[in-house]
Amino acid sequence: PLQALIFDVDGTLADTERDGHRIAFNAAFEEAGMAWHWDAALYGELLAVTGGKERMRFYAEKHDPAFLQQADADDRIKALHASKTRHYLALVGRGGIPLQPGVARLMREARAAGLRLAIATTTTPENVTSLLKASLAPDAESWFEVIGAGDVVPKKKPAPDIYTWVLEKMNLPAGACLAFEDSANGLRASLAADLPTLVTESEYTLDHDFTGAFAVLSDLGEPDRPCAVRRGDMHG
Ligand code: XBP
Ligand code: MG
Repeated sequence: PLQALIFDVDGTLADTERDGHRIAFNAAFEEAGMAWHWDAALYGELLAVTGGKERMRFYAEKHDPAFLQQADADDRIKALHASKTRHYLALVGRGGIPLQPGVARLMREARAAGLRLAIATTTTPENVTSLLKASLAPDAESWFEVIGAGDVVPKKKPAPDIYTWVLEKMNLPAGACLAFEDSANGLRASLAADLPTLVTESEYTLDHDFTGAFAVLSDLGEPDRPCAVRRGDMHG
């Protein structure tokens, strides 16, 4: 029987990328006096790599290889990422990023039904807790038994590690859980951890390959705003 729901964050709980993380990265680049600027289309390509530090490195390899030749390149990336996180937290703290349709409703109903809740994400832990607090409920962090985030595992999605880490902490088999994801990288991670996975689309993932998901929905829907079923048969 189903015992727990495990949620991805970026793109699944809220559309945090284009008007959240991307804006924060650009603010950090500007603050550091750098010429890097990620427009919305370029950012879509950079999302191929999960994790902010990893994403900056991926960008530099392609667009500014000299940056990586500096002796202190690693420290610079760490400092840029810390600055990016500060900007992101400020943006989220202002209530700047609303949850996707149906997310808050599902979480409240799942809690009421006695299901256990967890998070499995590649983003920084503070980013998760501040989004939950600002956009879900002031005490929402306590709704989640385990929050697996960021560098707690060295290999980020599409590796299954963050999901297996969460499952171990919860002492649950994958078959007793349902994962919620929005991207191909996230789905590869959850499926590799043997988790049945429901996909809801997000703005950057409309053309992703969601093979293996048990259903693909536009979003989780609200009573007055039903979701669209892209693939799968929810009544089957
Ligand atoms: C989300 C990410 C994250 C954020 C940036 O992927 O890739 O890296 O874009 O977060 P997923 P940090 O939804 O699959 O978890 O800068 O805090 O790393
Ligand atoms: Mg995601």
